[in-house]
Amino acid sequence: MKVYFAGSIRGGRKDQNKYHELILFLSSKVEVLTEHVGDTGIEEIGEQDLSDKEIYQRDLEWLESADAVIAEVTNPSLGVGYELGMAEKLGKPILCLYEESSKKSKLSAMVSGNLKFRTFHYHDLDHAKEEILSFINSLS
Ligand code: 6IA
Repeated sequence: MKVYFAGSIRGGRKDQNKYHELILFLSSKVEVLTEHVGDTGIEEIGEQDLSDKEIYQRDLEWLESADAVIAEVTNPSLGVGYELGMAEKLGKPILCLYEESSKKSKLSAMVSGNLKFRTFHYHDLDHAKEEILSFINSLS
């Protein structure tokens, strides 16, 4: 099974360690197409050999080929929102993970109000991993 993991890049990297840990966990179960989303040095090393147009085209091809999409949506990101809309139109099963905490920004109604998304509010990463397992198992 191929999973497209989406997480904020230019929207802000404060949750990059969380993405990294969730992607490591996910990679032990399935193929993750977008491991770079969890790279802690992406701003520095980035994908400087690729133009934005190339990144967009490559990511859309990966999205089309994915069996499912998992998005960490706590940190708002235009790119993640775009990917979620595309994934919905492509008919992909979608899990959105949101860290419940009063210090975080509120989740967009365009995510929480969309009944086609499986949206899960988690307390800690172990809680999020349990939900990832349950989501993956529901697809196989
Ligand atoms: O708007 P954002 O940058 O926060 O959007 C993040 C989402 O778009 C992620 O889920 C990625 O799948 C995708 N994305 C955005 N930028 C990139 C990227 N390089 N490489 C791969 N996927 C991307 C950005 C270059 C970097 C040096 C900042």
